[in-house]
Amino acid sequence: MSYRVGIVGATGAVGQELIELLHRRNFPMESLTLLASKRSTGKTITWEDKSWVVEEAVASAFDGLDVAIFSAGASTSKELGPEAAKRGCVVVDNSSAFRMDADVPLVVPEVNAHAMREHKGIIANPNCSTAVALMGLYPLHEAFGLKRFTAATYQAVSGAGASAMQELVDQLHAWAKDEPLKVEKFPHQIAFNVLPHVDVFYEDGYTKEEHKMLNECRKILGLESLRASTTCVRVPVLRAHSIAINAEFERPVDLAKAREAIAGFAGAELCDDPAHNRYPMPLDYSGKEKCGVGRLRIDSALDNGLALWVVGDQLWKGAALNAVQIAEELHRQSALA
Ligand code: A2P
Ligand code: 11C
Repeated sequence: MSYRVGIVGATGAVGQELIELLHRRNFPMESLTLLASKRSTGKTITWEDKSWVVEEAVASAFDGLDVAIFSAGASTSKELGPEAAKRGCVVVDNSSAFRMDADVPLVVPEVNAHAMREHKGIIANPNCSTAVALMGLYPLHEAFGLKRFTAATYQAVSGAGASAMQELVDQLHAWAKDEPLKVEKFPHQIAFNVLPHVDVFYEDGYTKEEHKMLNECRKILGLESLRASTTCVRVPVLRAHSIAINAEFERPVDLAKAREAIAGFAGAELCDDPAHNRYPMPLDYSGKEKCGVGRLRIDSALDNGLALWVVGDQLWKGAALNAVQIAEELHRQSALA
């Protein structure tokens, strides 16, 4: 069985990785249709010896497609996701548009692939910080029962798209040439800076990104009682998010068991050898499927607490890879036309 696959947002940072991963992972494709905004219509995209002409993402483009992965922002997903689903094309949506809808499964395949069985045409991919954090938290939850956590993220500019990645590079070049730096994608210069601000601020003082981490973790883990307080921070890193987490568990924790749980989990690898300066870093986890977990230690401020550091590629596990894994799971569950 092979499928007619579409990518919405194919010209974007995540779209480009989707093309790469669908091929590298041999997703069974009969055809691949690349869609983007009207601006990109007619543009040619190549991958190795293959090339495609980009088409405009309009409702009729989904006629005849079996599955489409959307990564073109929430407004495009809201407009075209239901149109695609109506046409029998299963939607895997990387935006925040439908994640918290009761009838839309929010899925990290290593954690809750079972939730996909209930889908009604749209399956949501979590926010990148949520997906990466869960690669450390989920195996520990299985071992000890997660109760609450605090976290600070160190988020790469790729989360804000291809133009934000370019902006960081351009600012570094301009700085090196002693030229004025252009600031467009972020509220402040990102080169040589750290912004405690990802997505919009809410009235309670948290940002939308910080709310997403709690709400999405609750939904994916099926753990309504979970509490979390996070600070999401943008750093001048190109494409991997890092997260410092302090988590408290229901049951007593044990470092050896915690290491074993991480090492045995499909989505993560243990990278934790402080004596040799080994810990996960964004440069090492860019273009890597597994997330790295390190700096594991008994938390000195919490009861039954563990402190950990998780790093994962924002464009892969945080977006494109997780979406492709969802499509693969649909294939395994024989849930595509
Ligand atoms: P385009 O390149 O034609 O603007 P990124 O996250 O890297 O910024 O990429 C965003 C992606 O979403 C791009 O592929 C972009 O296409 C696409 N996109 C933006 N607006 C729309 C829209 N209204 N309809 C379809 N695709 C869109
Ligand atoms: C960032 N997490 O790093 C954001 C990008 O809800 O899908 C993804 C936003 C989302 O800027």
